[in-house]
Amino acid sequence: MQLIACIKQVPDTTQVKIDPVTNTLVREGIPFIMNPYDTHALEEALRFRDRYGFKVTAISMGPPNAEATLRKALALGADRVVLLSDRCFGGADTLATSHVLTAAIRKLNEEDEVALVLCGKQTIDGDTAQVGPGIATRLGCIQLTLVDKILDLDLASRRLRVSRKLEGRHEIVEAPFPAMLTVVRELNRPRYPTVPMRLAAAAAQVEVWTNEILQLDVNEIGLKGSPTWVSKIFSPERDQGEIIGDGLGDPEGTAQLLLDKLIAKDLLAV
Ligand SMILES: Cc1cc2nc3c(=O)[nH]c(=O)nc-3n(C[C@H](O)[C@H](O)[C@@H](O)COP(=O)(O)OP(=O)(O)OC[C@H]3O[C@@H](n4cnc5c(N)ncnc54)[C@H](O)[C@@H]3O)c2cc1C
Repeated sequence: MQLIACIKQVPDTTQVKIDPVTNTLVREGIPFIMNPYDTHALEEALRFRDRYGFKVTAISMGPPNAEATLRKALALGADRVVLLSDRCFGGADTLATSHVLTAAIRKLNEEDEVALVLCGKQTIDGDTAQVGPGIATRLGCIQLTLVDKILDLDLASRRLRVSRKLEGRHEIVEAPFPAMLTVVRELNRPRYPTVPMRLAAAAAQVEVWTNEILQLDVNEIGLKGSPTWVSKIFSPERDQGEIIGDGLGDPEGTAQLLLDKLIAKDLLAV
């Protein structure tokens, strides 16, 4: 049996810029990272593997340079990585993305039964949190979202019990395999890659699957298969900060100035 970790390569958000003319992300010269939530999904898959002997396969749909992120997954311990990359996959919304990922998971399942698909809760660029549930719906399997703890996994009865982190409460849910899990940061602390694993990953061959392998209808993938259009993207304008007082040793006076400003702006109830 194998576990699939779905991994997206995303821009390092602390450095993301938006082109004010085209309203698109400026991608040139921006470092890319593994989506942070996906590091927790991969880590949990590796822990399952270490405990129960599953094989871990990490998959990513993205441009050719997403290979770097999959190498990181190898360095962390994934047994196999598959990059789903083809020009016709480009421009996909969440519907088309989950379609391609599901097709790859089905294909992997033909080789070795997939017990669990692990995704991050959401990405830090698209932020929709729709891809995981999209995969589960297409696979017709159980979906366990916002998982913050694996309480039990029983191979004999093929069931697992998890805790879901909801607003102000936790929910304990039990479900059979196969299932799709989306995970939150509290689930685990991801490991660091060792130097020998990094070296092995750098030399490893990354499998690339194009649509020649998946054989999907081109009208159902990429831009053509994407009913969602992002019409505008922009950075919210922020007010300039303001220095209150002269900083020359009159804390009470400065505090009063600050209070007066807050009251004038109706930000304090008095
Ligand atoms: C700024 C921005 C806004 C966007 N807004 C929308 C929108 O409103 N509607 C829309 O349909 N599309 C939108 N997209 C496109 C969308 O990001 C991608 O189409 C889609 O690839 C993934 O959606 P997501 O990033 O929101 O993923 P989420 O659904 O947030 O991702 C959840 C999890 O699914 C897995 N996953 C997601 N993408 C991949 C992948 N490519 N490979 C492997 N695993 C993956 C990961 O485990 C991830 O943690 C937007 C993209 C950007 C950059």
